Amino acid sequence: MTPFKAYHAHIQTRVAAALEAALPVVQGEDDTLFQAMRYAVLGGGKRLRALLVYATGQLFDVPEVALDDLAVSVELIHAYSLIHDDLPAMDDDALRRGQPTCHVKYGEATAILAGDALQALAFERLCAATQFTPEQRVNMVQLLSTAIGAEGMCGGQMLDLKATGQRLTADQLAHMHELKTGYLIQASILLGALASTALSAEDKAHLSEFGRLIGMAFQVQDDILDVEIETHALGKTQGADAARGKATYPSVLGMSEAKTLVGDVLSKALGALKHVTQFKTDAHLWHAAHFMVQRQF
Ligand code: GRG
Repeated sequence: MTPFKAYHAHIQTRVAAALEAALPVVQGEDDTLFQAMRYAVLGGGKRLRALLVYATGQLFDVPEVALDDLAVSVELIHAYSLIHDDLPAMDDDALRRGQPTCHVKYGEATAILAGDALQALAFERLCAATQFTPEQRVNMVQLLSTAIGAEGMCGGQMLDLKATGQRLTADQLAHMHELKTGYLIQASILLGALASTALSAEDKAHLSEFGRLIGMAFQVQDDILDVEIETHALGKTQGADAARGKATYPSVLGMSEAKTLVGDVLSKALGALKHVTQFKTDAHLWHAAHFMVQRQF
């Protein structure tokens, strides 16, 4: 096992334990909302956003224990977004992380509430992270809420819904994905950095650019995998984007150009990361960036 694979496995275990502790405890059969929240969050996943929090924090020598609340917050937001994205009113998907989606298992109304409650819990965790100063916490809440609101993830989801069945240019596609998936990825990186009091404005700008680019490369690769990888390996329905008439990088650019784009954008992202004062070539963040675009699931 490579050092990065071991680190990723360690982060998956660590954040799973922190998520388990943060989620409400099921007391009885009637706690359907709690059950649905736990089902959606604890059912696996690559934990990429948590990985980015810890790996960025590590660049600034922030101890892992101080980063747990931040990693939990971004994974709770991610889980909420997946629940809502899978709903019949949105992408209407039946499979997520190799399991029935939350609404298939618990019904639509419960799934909506579980997503809402996970979003609220994410912000509750940030506010309760007393290892940070009140000013740091306000900055974190502002960063995350902006990343997922009307001019972030929700806005991107709206653009995505409107674009279904439409022809998009590569720029329109990039803009939609920057909002829909990119900002949360960028926010995960910046939260890890904001955990340090040593973060300079210049390094914050370099990390923002790195986050923007690595979020884009991640999405292009996601579109490629949607075409190339079978459902059982992907854990979600293969070809779902094409079946819904969604514009994707392979459909807009062609597969070969989409693959070239992944490499080009990764190189630019790494270029931005190298400008960060604390950067080292053996940093986990460097390897995490490669993993995000070279993964096959
Ligand atoms: C419903 C407000 C609202 C937003 C939904 C993030 C999102 C917006 C929708 C997700 C749809 C989707 C599958 C987008 C492709 C990129 C992506 C976010 C993939 C899933 O993330 P991974 O690969 O998932 O990190 P795991 O399961 O590993 O956590």
